[in-house]
Amino acid sequence: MAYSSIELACADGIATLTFNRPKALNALNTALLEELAEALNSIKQDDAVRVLILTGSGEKAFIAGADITEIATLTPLAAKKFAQFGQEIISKLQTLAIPVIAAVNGYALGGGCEMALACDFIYASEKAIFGLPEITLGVIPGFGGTQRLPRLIGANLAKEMIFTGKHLSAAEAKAIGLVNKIFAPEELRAAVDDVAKLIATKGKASLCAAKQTVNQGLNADLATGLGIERDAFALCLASPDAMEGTSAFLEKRKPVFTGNLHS
Ligand code: DAK
Repeated sequence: MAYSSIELACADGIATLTFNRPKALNALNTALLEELAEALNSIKQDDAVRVLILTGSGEKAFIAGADITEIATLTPLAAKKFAQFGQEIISKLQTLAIPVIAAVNGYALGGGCEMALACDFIYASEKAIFGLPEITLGVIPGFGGTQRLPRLIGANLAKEMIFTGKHLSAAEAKAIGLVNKIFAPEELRAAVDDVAKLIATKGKASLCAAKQTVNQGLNADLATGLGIERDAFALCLASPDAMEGTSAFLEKRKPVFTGNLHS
């Protein structure tokens, strides 16, 4: 499919998806969300892809939120449909089997912050700005922010962000655990590429098992989580990657993982 609001590139096991509406600071409209859904489907079907990077085009924004020109026209019923569509796509992103890294290069506001929250971790430019400004528009976060943010940074800090709509600098976002690492703007992409390349050297089955285990365990009590871990550990041994990894160690060489989710 030819995309106009996003760009998708895949090389060496790494897919890079770039939100590409720089004139609107990459704001999320229905057309972009539809393209995102399509792109996630194609990534899901590509056995070669082991890591996904999300970023924004232009110098200023990752995503400056849902497209306010569209929100302004929504009736309550249309708003529910819009929120459901957005939530489904963002959940699809969160449940993508492979690791997803957000490279936040600028504003990550509203739906943009929520998109980053659905990724597995965030690396950001020192110039990035985070926030959930929906309250200032008379609405609330509608793409999972009221649920994912408190799970990540705790209820009190999340409520402060949601109730005030205030912007947070990259340094503030890192201090509260929203962001893993921050970099000079010109160093962000190289840093994200480096960590993506490192992850892409690992076995796909074990990467996916690790992600699924952490995510499912977060919604469970410890005993249930440990059960999920046991099952996933056992399942890893069904992949040739486990034999390759252990053999490579014993033979004092680097492992070459070729397994996929079907082997
Ligand atoms: N939507 C549409 N256009 C946007 C936009 C957005 N979110 N953000 C920026 N733009 C456009 C601007 O209108 C401007 O367009 P032109 O005037 O050039 O045509 C262009 O991008 C450049 O923006 P600025 O000129 O404003 O640039 P500045 O550097 O001065 O300011 C800014 C940058 C990011 C601080 C500012 O643009 C800004 O405050 N943007 C809005 C940020 C925001 O409030 N985002 C949250 C959106 S609300 C829901 C479901 C989901 C959601 C809500 C409800 N329902 C269930 C109802 C999610 C909501 C959101 O995400």
